[in-house]
Amino acid sequence: MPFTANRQFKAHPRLLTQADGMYFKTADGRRVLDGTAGLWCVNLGHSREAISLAVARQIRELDFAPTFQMGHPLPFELAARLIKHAPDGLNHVFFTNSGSEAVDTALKIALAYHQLRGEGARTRLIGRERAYHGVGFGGISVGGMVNNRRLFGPLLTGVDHLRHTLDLEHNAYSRGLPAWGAHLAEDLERLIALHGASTVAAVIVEPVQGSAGVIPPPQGYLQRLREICDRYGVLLIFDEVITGFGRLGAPFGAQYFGVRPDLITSAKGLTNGSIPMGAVYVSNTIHDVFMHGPENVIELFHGYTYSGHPVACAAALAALDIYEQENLLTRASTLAKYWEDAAHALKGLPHVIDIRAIGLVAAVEFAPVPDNPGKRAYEIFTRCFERGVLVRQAGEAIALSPPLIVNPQQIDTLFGTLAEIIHDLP
Ligand code: PXG
Ligand code: PLP
Repeated sequence: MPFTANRQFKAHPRLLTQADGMYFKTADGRRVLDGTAGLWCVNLGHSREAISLAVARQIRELDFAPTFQMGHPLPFELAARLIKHAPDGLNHVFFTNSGSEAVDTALKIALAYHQLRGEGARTRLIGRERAYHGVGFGGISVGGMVNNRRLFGPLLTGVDHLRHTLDLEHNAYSRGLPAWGAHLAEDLERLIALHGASTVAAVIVEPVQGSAGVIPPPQGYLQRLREICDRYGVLLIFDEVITGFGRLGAPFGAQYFGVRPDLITSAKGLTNGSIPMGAVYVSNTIHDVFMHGPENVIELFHGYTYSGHPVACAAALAALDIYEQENLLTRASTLAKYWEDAAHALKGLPHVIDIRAIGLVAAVEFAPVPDNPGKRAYEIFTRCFERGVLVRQAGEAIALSPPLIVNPQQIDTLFGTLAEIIHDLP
């Protein structure tokens, strides 16, 4: 099983058999409130009929069309619709089947871009400590979660990492973006000085680190990264696999923070989790660099059998209809204050050492149990599930990221149940 304690799970399985709206149903017939949008992906709520109808229609009409030197209309239609919600200037899209593939694709485009411009020495990639960029070799190389890297060899060479920005001494219980820490962006300048600007291709960051336990950037931090990238000709990649599709209250984190990256990776909410799909958004400048040379030659030697799969496109188009009709790309902004207050109401409960909330995502962090990493958070996760609320363990924290259709009463249930369970912990 993926990222699962297999033997423990088989002894005590947690199986979900149905889902509708904000709720799952378990194999033993219990209703469970979805506090995690599945795995941060079911932003529109579960089992949206328009998506299942579109998928059924599409698989009957065109199940598959070859993707290399052939095509079908749907990826073009989808790309044209998607870029309307993307930051200005990011007008080209490359489809993948997951966030991990989107990350590998973005890193490869960044490297090729510099080669094609005659700056082939720019091969270094810079990630960040605590980052999650999926599980491909590219993603774990720039990623910064130790367990996801340490058993898998030397990984990509020429990769370096910025320091992460979580510092409880300065920033615990911040509301809004942490006031302290913008200077940590200067780490980028230090790494560029160390390696030489002419060797650095790209920096990749999650605008808000997700998997590592919801770490919003300090005020001004992302702006500083952008300025430094501009100064040294380094590409800036935002990995928006979680922050994309309305999670923060804007279509992308890029718009929420007012910082325009050169590439954006996305997945998850793109199809509402219904069919696997990812997408890389690319700036016009980058795209145009590839469109030179003889027209019969492939411009980008990269792609997946299932890039722009017809059924995935149909699911994404139907999902996009719902995002637009129900204003779900921005709804989180109307609930963010209520959400933040509900999260911060847990301050003072036993073992709680920090609370972080932004848009419709939050984390409650617990003091670690010596020699037993993640023990408390895992215990809380299982107890919540038994009590009919799905939350997610992220290291020493519990993360919440409900479907964007969540209502205030359900927000109260999520944090209320969590508070009771924390209170009763041994
Ligand atoms: N980038 C980011 C920022 C992600 O959050 C990926 C890439 C990889 O996407 P795929 O589709 O290959 O899984 C992710 C995925 C969790 C959790 O609860 C987070 C993810 C996936 C599963 C669980 O921490 N993020
Ligand atoms: N391995 C082999 C032997 C293949 O032929 C292919 C694709 O043709 C792949 C891997 C890659 O598979 P995908 O395009 O689904 O990523």
